[in-house]
Amino acid sequence: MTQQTDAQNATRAGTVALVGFPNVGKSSLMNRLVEQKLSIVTPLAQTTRERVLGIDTRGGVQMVFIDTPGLVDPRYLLHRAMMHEATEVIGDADVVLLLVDASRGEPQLREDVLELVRRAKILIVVSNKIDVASDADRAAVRRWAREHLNADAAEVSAETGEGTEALRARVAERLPESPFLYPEEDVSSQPVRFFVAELVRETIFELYEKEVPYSVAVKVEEFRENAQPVYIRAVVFVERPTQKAILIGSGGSAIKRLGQAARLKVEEFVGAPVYLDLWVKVLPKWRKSPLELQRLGFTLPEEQRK
Ligand SMILES: Nc1nc2c(ncn2[C@@H]2O[C@H](COP(=O)(O)OP(=O)(O)OP(=O)(O)O)[C@@H](O)[C@H]2O)c(=O)[nH]1
Ligand SMILES: [Mg+2]
Repeated sequence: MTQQTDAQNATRAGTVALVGFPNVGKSSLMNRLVEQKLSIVTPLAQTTRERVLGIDTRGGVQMVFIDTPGLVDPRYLLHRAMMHEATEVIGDADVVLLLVDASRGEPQLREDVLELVRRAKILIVVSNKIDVASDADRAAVRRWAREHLNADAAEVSAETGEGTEALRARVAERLPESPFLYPEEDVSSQPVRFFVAELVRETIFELYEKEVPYSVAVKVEEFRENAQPVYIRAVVFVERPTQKAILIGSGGSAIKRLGQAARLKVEEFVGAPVYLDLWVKVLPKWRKSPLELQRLGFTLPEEQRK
């Protein structure tokens, strides 16, 4: 083969991180770009807690998207773990998409956050939610991106899909020539168990109020895919007995509703009938405990590890 044909046949591949404040639509945009619901989405901030990988392979280009937790001021050790995820990803990714919510006008990103994203190898500012943003707010974001990051903001709506194909093309151009990083048919590298636990957590966001969704962690402890229906045992960890009582509800009514709603989502995800066996356990102060956080699968900054 000549060098010429080599170049013509070369594939591109790389990692593409989605970062930004909570609730700007990072998970929605990743789902739109991979054309599949992988990352959970809720109207509430701080939904995503761990990185979520979504792989899209088409036309000789493989994009490995990494959805990250929103950049927050750490109040709990859990938040520190979330920030650690986000900052690590920014340093490692081939392309960083910094998302901002266009409907909120000029973004209020602190200088330390700007410093962080300036470290990205390639940075693309993405102005999301243009379907609900005024022209003035959109212009304010474009101006801000030019002034602070010397970047032309890509305008998209994860909700309607407007602008997302143009963004895909812009990302593809910037990816390095490389063999694919994952088999072409893969959509993620994370286990089905992870996504099932996330779908249960998403349903908890939908059905419970106030601090309850933030106080839970979900772990799938048993997954028998050869059983019919597929048997899945998941444990919902809460911090206090009062939260356990709320989750279960009087006579088990609330947990029954949770189980039914979550099961429908899980069945759609695994493509088979499922028996979802939900348990609630109190794990006092898990959001502050290095040991429990690590047991639940969170990665802590090195100095916090136990
Ligand atoms: N109108 C509109 N709403 C959007 C758009 N993208 C996301 N949303 C909504 O914004 C809310 C937050 O979306 P997510 O995708 O969960 O946001 P996120 O940035 O992943 O949030 P965290 O995981 O909490 O950091 C949800 O209610 C979405 O439906 C958009 O383009 N237009
Ligand atoms: Mg998210």
